[in-house]
Amino acid sequence: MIDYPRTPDFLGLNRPIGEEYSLTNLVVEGTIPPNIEGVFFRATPDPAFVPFADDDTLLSGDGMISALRIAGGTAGFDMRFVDTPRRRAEVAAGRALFGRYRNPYTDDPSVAGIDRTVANTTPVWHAGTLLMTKEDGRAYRVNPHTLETVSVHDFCGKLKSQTMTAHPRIDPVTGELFFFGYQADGIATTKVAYCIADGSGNLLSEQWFDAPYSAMIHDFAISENYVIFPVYPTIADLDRIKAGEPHWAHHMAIDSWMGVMPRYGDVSEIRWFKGPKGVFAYHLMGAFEDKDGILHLDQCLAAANPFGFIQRAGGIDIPPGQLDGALTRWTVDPKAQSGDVREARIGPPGDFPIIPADRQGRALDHAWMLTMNPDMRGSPLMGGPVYAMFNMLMRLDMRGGPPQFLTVAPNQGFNEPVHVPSSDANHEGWLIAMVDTQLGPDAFEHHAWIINAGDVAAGAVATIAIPKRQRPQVHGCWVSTAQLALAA
Ligand code: V55
Ligand code: FE
Repeated sequence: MIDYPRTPDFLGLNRPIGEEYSLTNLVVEGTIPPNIEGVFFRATPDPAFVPFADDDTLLSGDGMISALRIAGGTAGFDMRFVDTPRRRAEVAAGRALFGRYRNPYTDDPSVAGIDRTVANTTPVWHAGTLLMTKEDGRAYRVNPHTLETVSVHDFCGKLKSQTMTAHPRIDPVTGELFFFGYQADGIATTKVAYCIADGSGNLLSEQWFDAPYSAMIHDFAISENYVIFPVYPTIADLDRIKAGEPHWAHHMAIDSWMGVMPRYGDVSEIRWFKGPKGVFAYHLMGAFEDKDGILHLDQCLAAANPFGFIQRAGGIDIPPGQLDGALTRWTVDPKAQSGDVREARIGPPGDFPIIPADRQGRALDHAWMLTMNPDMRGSPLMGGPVYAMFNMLMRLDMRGGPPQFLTVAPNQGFNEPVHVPSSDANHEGWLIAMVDTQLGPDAFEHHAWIINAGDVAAGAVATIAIPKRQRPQVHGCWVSTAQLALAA
């Protein structure tokens, strides 16, 4: 029998599951707060077929969307593959046809020209539409009730970019969707498309510009008046890709950049501010302007790209526990022509920053993120693309008050939470996060924890058992029952 590679990307918690199902009446411990009514959509990569390359990454897995549905104090859970053209071609052949991560030159010749994205990174809800996104292609629209894939999402044929980020930003006042696509016109180019869709999902603008190099631009940020494009030296190289080698290599000796332009401006107005060499962030907490008009960008910054396969392609190999990092603020005067960023460490190392949706682009009172418990001895639960799951949830007081922590046991790990807002202005709402628990070499349990967002140290107020194996989640989104009723 041909099996998945015996590597950390495919063993233990990362073992492929590939099962579609619907469950109702899940076992709940504790009481689900009655005002939580809606769906936690989640993205998990899960390869349906054994990859060609033994050193394939879990990031190549076919997109799976799951829906944890909460109503009336009860919960159900659905899991479906995103039915991309790539998956259809592979299902028809009964085997993998697409090769290495973001390298079409390693594909079976029969699939030339077929969209090779796997739509596996973030479920995005905007204007009554649910999208499954991945930064190497366009999004796929999914029916939020049935999880059936509807079609590729090209904004009614208007979008020119071949790619769309998995991290768009929605302005809470205008309802506009701000997004971008990098490598907008093909593999390893410097072209970035900057786009705005209105609150009804109509594409209003698409402007292209050149990044300083063909960087992995995983996330970006908006403030009330500006848009910020971070550029860190994880770089694509067409010759390397054509040789069948990795798409990305991380470069410690190359500068990082913070591109800033007015949100509704022309791309010719972009100013590039220089950051430190070699640094990298997957996720940005957000950006805001202070009362003097100075712009601050908060990011989960690390001394290098944390993914081993991207480090090794660039000749470095830093074990995950030894990679320096911190929630880091870069400050610039957006009216200046150029200059260096001013840098300050404002929080712990870690990733998966979460902010209230109604504070997008504004100064924050509080936020949440995942980090490692500094008092935990031994290795963390192995899983995900860096082979280590986060074991501490933190609530950060962004006005300087003390942080709050929630740690899990040594055999447990957190996936990224979603924030569920409360209608009570004096309540911070809730966080819902899938927690994985290892019981044996290949034995795991999974529970959704519901946590009071303003008192994370108190632990879960309710847990929901998911009686099926789960692969590590990438991102998720919360859609209330009221929002869902407006589904287009
Ligand atoms: C990330 C995830 C991806 C990807 C690139 O978490 C970066 C970061 C799940 O796919 O393709
Ligand atoms: Fe991400």
